[in-house]
Amino acid sequence: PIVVRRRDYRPPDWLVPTIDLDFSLDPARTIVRASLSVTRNGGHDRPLRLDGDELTPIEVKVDGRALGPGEWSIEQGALVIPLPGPAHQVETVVELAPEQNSKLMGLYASGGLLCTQCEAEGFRRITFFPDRPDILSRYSVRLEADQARYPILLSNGDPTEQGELPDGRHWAKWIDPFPKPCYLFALVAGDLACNSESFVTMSGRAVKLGIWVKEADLPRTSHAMQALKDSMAWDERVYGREYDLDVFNIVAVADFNFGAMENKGLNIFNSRYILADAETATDADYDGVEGVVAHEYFHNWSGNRVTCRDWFQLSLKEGFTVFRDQNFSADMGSHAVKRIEDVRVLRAAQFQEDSGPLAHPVRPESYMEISNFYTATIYNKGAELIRMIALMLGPDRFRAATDLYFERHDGEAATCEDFIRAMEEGGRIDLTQFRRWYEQAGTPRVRASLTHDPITQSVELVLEQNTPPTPGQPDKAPLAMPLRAALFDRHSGRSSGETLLMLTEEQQRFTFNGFAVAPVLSINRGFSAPVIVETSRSQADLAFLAAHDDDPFARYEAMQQLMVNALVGRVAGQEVDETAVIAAIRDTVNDPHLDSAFIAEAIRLPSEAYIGDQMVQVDPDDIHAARDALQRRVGKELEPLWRDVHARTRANGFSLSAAAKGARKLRNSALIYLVASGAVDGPTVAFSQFDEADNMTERQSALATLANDRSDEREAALDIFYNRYRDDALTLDKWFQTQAFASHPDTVDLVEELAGHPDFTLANPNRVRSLFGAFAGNQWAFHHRSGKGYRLVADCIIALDKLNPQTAARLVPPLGRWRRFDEERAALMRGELQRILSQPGLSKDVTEQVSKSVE
Ligand code: B3K
Ligand code: ZN
Repeated sequence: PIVVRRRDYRPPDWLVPTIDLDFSLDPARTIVRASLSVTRNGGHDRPLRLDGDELTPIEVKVDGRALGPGEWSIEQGALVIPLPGPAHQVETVVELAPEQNSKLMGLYASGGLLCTQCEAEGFRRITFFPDRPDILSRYSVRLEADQARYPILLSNGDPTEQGELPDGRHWAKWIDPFPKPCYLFALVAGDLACNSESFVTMSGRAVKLGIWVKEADLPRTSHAMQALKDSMAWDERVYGREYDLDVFNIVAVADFNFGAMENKGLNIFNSRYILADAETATDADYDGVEGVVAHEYFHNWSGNRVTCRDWFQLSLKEGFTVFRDQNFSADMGSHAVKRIEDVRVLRAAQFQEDSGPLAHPVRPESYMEISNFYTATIYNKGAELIRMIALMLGPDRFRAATDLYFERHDGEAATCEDFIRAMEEGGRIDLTQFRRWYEQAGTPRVRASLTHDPITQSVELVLEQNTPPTPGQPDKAPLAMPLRAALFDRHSGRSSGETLLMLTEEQQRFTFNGFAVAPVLSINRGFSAPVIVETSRSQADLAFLAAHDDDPFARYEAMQQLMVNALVGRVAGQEVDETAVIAAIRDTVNDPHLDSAFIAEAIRLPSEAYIGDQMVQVDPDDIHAARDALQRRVGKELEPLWRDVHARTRANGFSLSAAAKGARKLRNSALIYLVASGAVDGPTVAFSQFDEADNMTERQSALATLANDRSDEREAALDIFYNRYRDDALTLDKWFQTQAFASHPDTVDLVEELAGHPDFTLANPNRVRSLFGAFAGNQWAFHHRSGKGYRLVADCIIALDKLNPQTAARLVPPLGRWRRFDEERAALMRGELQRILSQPGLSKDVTEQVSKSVE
C-alpha cells in the first residue's frame, strides 16, 4: 500500500465551491447524480482528479456536454478529466448498491434504513469528488425514494422543499448554507419516528431538535435529548459558541463502525450512544450517551466550523473535542470521578498504544490507511495536550485563546500549528518547546525524588524525565510539562499549598523551605501531565496520602499505587505487607467525607492489564492469581463491612441522581468483594441482586460477578438474561460481552462456542466488539498459554476483513503486543500475525496494522 506523508501536503489543484447532489435511493440500485462547480486553484495545467472507490461512471459531462470514453480516465479508482479553462461545471452519474455495502463506509443499509458514513474517506464511495478535508463546498441535496419504505428523508442543513411523485415515490430537498468538507456529508432515509424538541439559543433563535429512531425505541431517547440541550447550553456558557442552523437532527443506526459521526446538522449515531432506559442501560451507558452526544455536538465548532486541513491534523478536532466533552461531563457530574475514569481510559488504551509497535505522535507523520489513526493517541492524548495548555493559561486566558482560534479560523481548514499559534497569541504564552508533544510519540517517564535536610529545614525535589524510544523515533527530547505538586506535613495531615512546577529540562531541582520534618510528596495531582511518575514513596507514605491528600485524583492514585505495589510484590513472590492496603480500603469506605462514587473508584483493585503494564514481562497467569488472592483477602478480612455496604446501598426505586449512581457503584464493589471472600452465600447474594434489580447497572454487575466462577447461579442468570433480552440487540451485546470478559478458567472455550452462537454475526460491529473486543481485552483469557485465544481473534480478523476491514483492523493491536510476553506466547502471537499477513487480498487497513506489529 501507498504511504501518505504529512510533509507531502500540497494545496488542492481544483476547488469545488458548490455541489448539487441528486439521489434516487434504493437498497439494490441507487443512482447518484452530482453536479460540481470546479475552479482552478493557482496557475497549473494539471487535470481535475476526482477520487472514487469502487465507482464506475455511467455518464460524465463537462459544461453540459457528455464526454466520450477517451476524454476521461480512471486512475486508482479516481476519475481524471483534463479541463481547459479556469472554471467548469462537471456532472457525473454513478450507480450504488447500498445493501451490498458491508464495509459500512459510504452509503449503506442498516436495519431497513439507508444511511451514510463518510469520514474519513467514504464520500468517494458515493460520488466522484476530491475527497480531502480542505475542499469546502456548499451542498444542495435532493433525495428521492419509495414513500412507504422511506417516509423520512434527511440530509445536512435545513429542509427547503418536498413533494410526491408517481409510483409511490417522494422527494425532499436540503440545503446546507455552510461550506463543508465532504467527510461531513450525510443522508438518511427510512421509516423513523422523532423525539422532537426545541432549543432557544443565546441570541434567541429557536432550533428544532430531532432524535430519529425506530418507533419502538422512542421511549429510550429522552436521556440523549436532555444531553443535547445541556451540551448546547454548556457550549454557549463555557466557550461562547452558539448553534448555527435552524434544525439539528440525530439518527440512531444499529450497524455502525464506531461511536457516532458529527455530520453537519445531521449527526448519525451508533444506537448504543442514543438509546437508554433503566431496564437496558447501565449508568456507564447513560454516561456514554451523554458524553458522545456532547462530543458530536461540540464538533459543530471544533471540527465543522473550523475543520482540518488534512488528516494529519485529526487531533486538531478530536483532541480538542474530547477535552471539551470531558469537561462537560465533569460539570454534569463529579469532576473527581470523571478525571479518574478518563485517566483510567488513557492508561489502558493510550499508554499501551504508546509503548507498542503502533505508537505514533498526536500529529502523525505518515499513514497507509487513515482509518487506523482514530486512536487513543489522537483522541485521548490529544485531549491531554489541550488540558495542559488550559492549565498553563488558566481559565480566562484559555478562553481568550479559544475565542481567537474560533474567530480567526471560522470557515477554514486549519492545522494543529494554527491552534497552537492561537493559544500563544490569545493566551500570551510561548509554546515553542511544548510543540514537541505533537511530534514525539511515547509516554514520558518522570522520576521524582525528595530529600530532606533537617539542618536547613528544606527539601529538594529532583525531577528527571525521559521518553523511551518508539518506532522511527529512537531519540527523544525533553518535553515541557506542568506538574501540580504539594508537600504534606505528616503530623497535621495538611499541605502548605499546591504549586505548579514546570518541568522543561531532562533534570531539574526545586527547593522548598520551612520543613523541620520530611514532608510527603503529592505530585502530578489531577494527573496534570500525561506521564508515568516514578517515586519511591513507602507504603506508609502512600497510605498517608490515601487518607489525607486533598486532591481527589492524587488520593485515588495513592490507593492504586499501594495496591499495585502489593500486587507486583505478590507476582514477584515477595512478602509485601498487605495490611496497609486493607486498612486503606477500610478507612476509605468508612470516611464520611467521601462520596460513594469516589469510594468505589478508590477501592477497586487495578485491572490485570494495568498490573501487567507495570512489569517488564507480563505473566498473565501469575497476575491473575495475585489479583484474585488479594481480592479474596480483602473480601474475607472485611467481610462484615461488605455485607453492611451491600445492604445499606440498596435503593428504593430507580433514580439517575449522582447519589443514586454512586450508591450503585459502591454496591457493586461491595458485591465483588463479598463474592471474592468465598462466603458460602456469595453466589446467592449475587443472584438475588441480579434477580431483584430494577436497573441494568445492578443486574449486569451481578451477572458479571457470577460469570467469573462455576455455579448453578451463574448458569441460571445467564439463561434468564438471554431469554429476557434476546430480541434487544444492544442488551444481548452485554450477554456476549459479560461472558467474553469473565475471569473464568474456560473463557477461551466459551468464546469459541459463542462465536458459533446463532445470535453472533460479523455483520454488526457492536456484536463483534462485544465478543472479540471484550475477549481481547481480557488479559488472562486472551493470553491462555495454549495460544487458542490468539487463534480465535486472528480467525475473526481474517473473516471480518473480507466484510469490514475497518472493524477488523481494530482487533489487531492486542496481538501486536507480543514483545511484552514470554517467548512461547510471543511466538504464538507473531505466528498469528504472520498467518493474517499471508492471506490473499488483505485490506489496506489490516495490512498496515499487522505489518507494523509483526516486525
Ligand atoms: N469523527 C468521527 C469518527 C470518524 C471515524 C472514521 N473512521 C466521530 C467522532 O470522533 O466524533
Ligand atoms: Zn470526534
